[in-house]
Parts: sequence; C-alpha cells; structure tokens
Amino acid sequence: MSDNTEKTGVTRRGLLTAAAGGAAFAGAAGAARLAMVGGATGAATALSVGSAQAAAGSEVNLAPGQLDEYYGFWSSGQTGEMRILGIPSMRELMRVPVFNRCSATGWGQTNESLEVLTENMLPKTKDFLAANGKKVHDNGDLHHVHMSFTEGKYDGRYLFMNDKANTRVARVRCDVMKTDKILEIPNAKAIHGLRPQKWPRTNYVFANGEDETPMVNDGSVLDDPSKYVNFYTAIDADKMQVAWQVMVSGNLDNTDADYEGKYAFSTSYNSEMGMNLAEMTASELDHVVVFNIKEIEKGIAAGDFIELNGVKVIDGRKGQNKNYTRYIPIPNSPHGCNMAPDKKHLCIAGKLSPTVSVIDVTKLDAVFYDGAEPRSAVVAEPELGLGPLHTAFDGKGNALTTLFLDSQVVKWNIEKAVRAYAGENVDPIIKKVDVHYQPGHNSTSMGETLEADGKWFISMNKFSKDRFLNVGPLKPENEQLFSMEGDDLVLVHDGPTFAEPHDSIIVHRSVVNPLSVWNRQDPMWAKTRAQAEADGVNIDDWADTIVRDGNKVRVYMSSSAPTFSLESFTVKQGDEVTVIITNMDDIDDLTHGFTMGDHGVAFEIAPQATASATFVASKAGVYWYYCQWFCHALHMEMRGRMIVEPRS
Ligand code: CUK
Ligand code: CUA
Repeated sequence: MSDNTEKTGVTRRGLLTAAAGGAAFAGAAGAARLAMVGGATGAATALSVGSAQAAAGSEVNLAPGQLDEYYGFWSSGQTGEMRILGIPSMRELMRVPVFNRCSATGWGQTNESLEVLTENMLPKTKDFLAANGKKVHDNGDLHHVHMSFTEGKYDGRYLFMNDKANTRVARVRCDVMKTDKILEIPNAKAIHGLRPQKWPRTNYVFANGEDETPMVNDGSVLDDPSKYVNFYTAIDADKMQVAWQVMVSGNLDNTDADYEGKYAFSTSYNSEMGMNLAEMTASELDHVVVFNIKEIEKGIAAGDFIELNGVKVIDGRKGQNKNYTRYIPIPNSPHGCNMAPDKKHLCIAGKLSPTVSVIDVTKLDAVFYDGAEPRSAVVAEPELGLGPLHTAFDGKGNALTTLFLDSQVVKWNIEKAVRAYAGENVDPIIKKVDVHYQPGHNSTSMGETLEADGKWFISMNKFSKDRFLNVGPLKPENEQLFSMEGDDLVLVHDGPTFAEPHDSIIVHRSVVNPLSVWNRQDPMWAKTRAQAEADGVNIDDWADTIVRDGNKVRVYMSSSAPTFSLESFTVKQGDEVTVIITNMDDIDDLTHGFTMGDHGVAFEIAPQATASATFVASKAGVYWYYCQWFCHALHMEMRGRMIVEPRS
C-alpha cells in the first residue's frame, strides 16, 4: 500500500473510476484544476486533499495569461526534438527540432538547418547518406538535456543534448531556442549520458559512448569482442569540437561532474564486455569510472595519447594504473549518476541492485594519490527498493530516487544513509510514493545546481497503461508533477506525453531570457547572407531578385503580412531552385512560412529572420506557394505562383 492510500483509505484505482471523478473530493480547487488541465489531473489530485494541496493547486492552476515560474526543458527520446514546458502548469510551450526532421519549421530541409546538421558530420557518414540518397539522418534519440553552468549555477546560455541513435551532441542557443551546433562524435558509439561541466564553468560537455566496437571500426577487426573498446568524450562547449577522449572498459551509461572541476563520473554496466544479456549481467559488480580531468589534460599536454580520427585519445582502461581513471566497484549494472548540491555526495542508482551507492567525492583524492581502495570512497549504500534508476535532490539534504520495478519514488536522507552505513541504527527512508507506472528519470526544480530549491518534483513514467483513454497498442508515457511540501509529495499534475521524454530539467525563469524577434545579423543565416552578397542582393532590404547561374536559380524575396514580395517567378524545368526569404515584419509573434505546393518544401520564417530551401523544379506546370503560419486576416491570400516552363 502506498502512503497516499494509507492516508485516504481508498485505492487510487477506485477513486479514478468513481462517478464524480476527482472534483467531488478535491472541492473547488480541484474542480478548477480539472477544468484547466484535464480530467486525469483533477481525479489524481483528489487523492491527497489538504491545505497544502490547495496552496499547490493555486500555483498549478494558472489564471488565463498568467505565466509559469519555471521553464521545463524536456528530452523527447526517439522523437529527436527538445521540448519546452511551463512549470508548474505543465503546458507544452514549444518543440525545438534538433535531430529530427520537422514539417512545421523546415528543420532538416532549410539550407540554414542543413548547415547545422552537416557542418560537423564525419566524412564516412556523409558518404553513407549519399549512398542512400540523403543528406542528413531524419531521426535521433535525444535522452538528456542540460543547461550550461557558471560556478555551479545555470547561466542561461546554452542547452546541450545527446543523440544515442546517431552518436551526436547538439547545442541549443537559449536566446532564440534554436539548435546552432550538431557534432558527430568520432570513435565512440551511441552517445548516451551527457553532462556539462559545472565548475568553474561549462568548458567541457562530457558525453558517454554506450556501445563498444573495435578501436578502429573499419572492418579490419570484426567478431572479436576482446578487441572492442568504449570512449568517454570531452567536448569543448564553446567551440563545439571534441577536446579529447578516454578509452575505457565497460559500457558507459550516465555521467555527471562534480562542483570542483576536478572529477567527472560515469556509471558503467557490462563491465564483462559481454555481447548478449547473459554475458552482460554475469557479474554482481560493475563500476563507476572516475575521470581525473586535470591528469587527463596533463597527459594530453605531455603527449601520452594516440590519435584516432583526428582526436587525441588517452588510454584509461582498467589496469592501466595511470592517474587518468579509477574504477569503483558498484552493484549491479548501475544506471543513474547524480551529483548532490551539497557538493559532496554522488548518488549511483543500482538498477539491478536495490541500492543507491553514495560516493563521497572528497575521498577521491586519496583513491588517486594515496593508493586508497576505490571502494573507500563509498560512504553509504542504502537499500531503497527495486529498480533504482535516477536520483534528484531537494537542496535540503534529501534525495529522491525512482524505483522502476516498484513503480515508486523514494525520498531519503543522505546524511542518515551515511550514518546507517557507518553502523548507526537509523532509517534513511523518509517516504515512498506510488507513481504510474515504472518511473525512469525524475527531476526537481533547479535540482542539479547549487540553487536546488525543493519546490517541484517530476516523475517521468515509462508506462501509462490504463491511465488514459485507450489509443491503441501504442500508449503514451505519463508524467506526474508533485509539489514538495515538507516531507510530502503532493500530486498536482498527471498527464500523458508522446515518445519518449527520458529526462528533464526545471529552470527558474529568471535564468532564461529569449529574444522575441531575430537580430538581422544573426549567424544562423551567415552563409545565405554571403551568397546574397555575392549575388549583389541586400537581404536586409525589401528585395526581390531572381539570379540565374546556369541551371541554378536563386529567388530572393521578402515577406510582410499578408504578402510575399514576389507574386510569381518563372524557372525552367530541371532548374535547381533556391528560394530565400527575409521576413521584414518585426512585430512580436509575426511568423510567416513558405510552402511550395506538391514539392515537399516548407519552412518557417520568424520575424526578422532569413530562411531558404533548395529543390529541383523537375515538374513543368504551375505550382502555388503559400504561407503556412497564420499571420494575418488575409493569411489565405498570402500566396504566389511558381511557373515551370517545359524544357524542350
Ligand atoms: S536513461 Cu532513460 S531512464 Cu537514457 Cu537517462 Cu535512465
Ligand atoms: Cu504569412 Cu501566413
């Protein structure tokens, strides 16, 4: 029985099926919330009625036009985009395409986005895509979104994120909320865990390679797993280039960094380096790899590296006995890796072990320099429940860990866990709360920074099962927002979400200050600007110019509600046409679009932005183009013709 069940004396499922839903139990506050965020929320909030509830409710149930106190930055897993939510309302505010192809904005099709997507692509991948008639991958698997730090606090500059599917790392600019860099990581395979350095600032972004392959994966070594390796990558966060890599033993899973700029950490399952499930889970102990940043930098400077595909690679595998890495044995296939805001405790979730192992990072110097046993840094290992995956923090010395198999979240006290490990008879567990169902990641407001404020807690649940109207065999996942009230977790939102947010961060709105209108000199269209200059076209001015360059035709025009500056343009069948549009409107929220009918071409042109796309006009005839972002009462009339003359 869950704590909530004990409190109210009724079962959750029984309540959900009760005729009046939650409104009757929750009273006026619940009913209002029901109207605001939907039935499931109202019903669920009814389970823990109380005065705390009403207080939390008024914040969640924002009046029309009221703004949220926090931004939520969400991964989307196999959808490959980043999402922005308002917290605590949980309203989805925006989707930012990153690794995916976006029909609405043209990401993956515009020349500006193709530049971002291909600029740092490995030659091997370019060749592969060309062989398959493509320029870019259309998919990504975005698990982890984290903001840049300055001295342990979010600094509102960038968001970084991984693509497990195609081994990439991306950066989103917080001033415009667009992806500005995508880096394909050489040597490593399947970038999974990702974290920015916290201290002194985000000079590096750390990225884990999950899958092991031959060191030089060119076909010269194949089915010989003894020759497979894994790579840990440090990316220069300002330049978005690989700074260095460390070769390691075992599959890297999640990663985090300390608050001193000394160490970074990765959980590692499959220390066995097995190729199938039985081999991968054979041993009771896997490990956490500790990376000594200063020693690695020294090693690189001293030339103790090999160069692989243009990257300096340090050998930090087990048994090297250099000061680059240490391997701390941890039970069993550890997953989550979360540094507490107390600057001291690193929490490693056991996954197949019911424990969370707590590493005191102040004891790591002894492990590196005084020959102390790696396990001597472990200062607690509380048994919390089945399937611990990730841990979040309230900034008050407590940790909240998701229990995948138990479908629960457990709140526990770190200091008490340390005392219990030392032999004292104390129970670190404060509370267990049911979540629905099978939670993966969780996060707390500002919880991965020194400003953890312990106000909001999100449980990101992998299964929604019977929670919502049935939509067929593919069900949504479920996210639950809790208000943190003393030791209580009060459920205030319960709602479905599409594939498959792995992770989230909750950032106070004072940290994030995006623009409303683009700056005309923005680097996003620098290449397009250079081409325009070469063509003698000033794209900052109202310009409609058609430039013919052999069979390449560049059509420059402007948009201003409700017209394109060109009502029509004429090309020859087979011409490669580039349409370049500058949105002259400079009013808040006046976005136009350009869709070329029957050509699969569509993109967004935000206020004061320039955007372009290139296609071959291979079909003779008349084709209408139109604006697809609603911009004006005469939005439907915002259109024009492309006339394609037959090539005789
Ligand atoms: S991983 Cu998804 S539940 Cu990729 Cu962060 Cu743990
Ligand atoms: Cu311009 Cu719709």
